[in-house]
Amino acid sequence: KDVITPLEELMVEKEGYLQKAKIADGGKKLRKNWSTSWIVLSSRKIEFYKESKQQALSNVKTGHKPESVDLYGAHIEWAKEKSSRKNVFQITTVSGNEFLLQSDIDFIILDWFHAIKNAIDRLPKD
Ligand code: I3S
Repeated sequence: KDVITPLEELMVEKEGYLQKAKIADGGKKLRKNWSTSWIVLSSRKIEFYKESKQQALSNVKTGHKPESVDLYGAHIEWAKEKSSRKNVFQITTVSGNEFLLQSDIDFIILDWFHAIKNAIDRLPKD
């Protein structure tokens, strides 16, 4: 396995808007509530911003933190049965957090699915 250097760790691999719903926190089911999220993928984590990219950048100064998802040991799978919406996949973290991500645009969701899957697969499986 390749070692991820501190510099690579900071590099953004992909960013953009998707529909997001968090459906479990620490294994506890949550009521599904879809909202638009600005999503930033780097080698070890995904960050979800509630706001626009501009807002997210200005929040860096105020110390307002996005929700961060640790990709170590995480699982990603298509989740057709979890929603009436098309193009939904689920990310499940080791800590028992579950997120649904969705876009109506096929190539956008496919690109995201593969980018996140590649990031997870590149991480060491302890
Ligand atoms: O899996 P569910 O419970 O049918 O998910 C729907 C609910 O989250 C619903 O919110 P309320 O419980 O406040 O009605 C949302 O408005 C729907 O979008 C959810 O279903 P979809 O199929 O869109 O994931």
